[in-house]
Amino acid sequence: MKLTRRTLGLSAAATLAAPALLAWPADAAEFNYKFATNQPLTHPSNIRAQECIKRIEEQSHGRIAIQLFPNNQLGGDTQMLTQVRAGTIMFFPVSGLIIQMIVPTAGANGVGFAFKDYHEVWAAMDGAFGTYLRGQMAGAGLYVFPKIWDNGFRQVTSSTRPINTPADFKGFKIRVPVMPLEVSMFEALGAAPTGININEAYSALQTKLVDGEENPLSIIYNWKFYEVQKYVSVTNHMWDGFWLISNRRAWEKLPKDMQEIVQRNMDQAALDQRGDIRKLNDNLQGQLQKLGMVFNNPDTTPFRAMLQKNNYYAKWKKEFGSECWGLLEKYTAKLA
Ligand code: X2X
Repeated sequence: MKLTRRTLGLSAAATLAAPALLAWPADAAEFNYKFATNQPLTHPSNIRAQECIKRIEEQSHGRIAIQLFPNNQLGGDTQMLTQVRAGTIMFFPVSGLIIQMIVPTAGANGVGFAFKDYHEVWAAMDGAFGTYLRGQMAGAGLYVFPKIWDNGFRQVTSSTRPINTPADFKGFKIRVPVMPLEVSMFEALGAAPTGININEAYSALQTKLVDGEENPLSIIYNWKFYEVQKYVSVTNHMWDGFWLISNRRAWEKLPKDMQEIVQRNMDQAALDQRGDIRKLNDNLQGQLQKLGMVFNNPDTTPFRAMLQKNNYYAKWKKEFGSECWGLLEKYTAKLA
């Protein structure tokens, strides 16, 4: 399978040219919004966002106009999150890991080795655990759409050595997103993590500021990390998704019928995007091998044991609190 944007059925370049064909000039709209993403144009999030923007503009008969700013055009994750809170960005799919900076529980789905498969992930995220997390984020001025978008199960890449056992992490300099849960996990595994936003990750790898990073295959591919990394160790150490967030005050100003149109289409986009990412993450290994990457499948038992031993689970159970932890464990095996 050739994995280009064509395999997703759409050309990103063609879809992004769509505003020129709009039936309603954007300056005639009552509600003008910015939709920002942290992903390159080829990533399914941008393709599905563009489709759903088009549907929203059509179904609102031009009352709503949304402009897409892909590829960190409006800044790194940290800056874009600030712009959502200020109300200048209206829509932003961002990892709960990043939101952890302002809402401590928002990253709780990222507890190491919590989810065993997608069945558990969607049951939890579309169920009571997701509802709880969204409630927590609402308290920080965010409106969070019900359906989370997929990022995927995260794997470790490296330019120096494959990770087979926890001993391989000793002194391993690894780029992680700017968030406490990840830093704490890789410290507990003996590595030396550094929080860096995704838009600066490639150059950190290229200049050897770090030896490796960890991300789902769809990110490794779309960000061309294969150019600066050799090994992929399939650890599935964490599941990560993008919450589509909005500014709560701005969202509440939108009339109910317009909210309904936006929400219906955003949730549809989320489900479509989940299908795309699943396909990519399931199929990219062969493509990345052709590009020179070498895969290995470590036994994860000793990694979990090391996290237990270094009190990682006990620490995060305490930080997140028993309600949050209990809701997570409702869907996963017992973690601590
Ligand atoms: O920054 C990352 O590694 C990414 C793209 O996976 C997130 O959004 C957390």
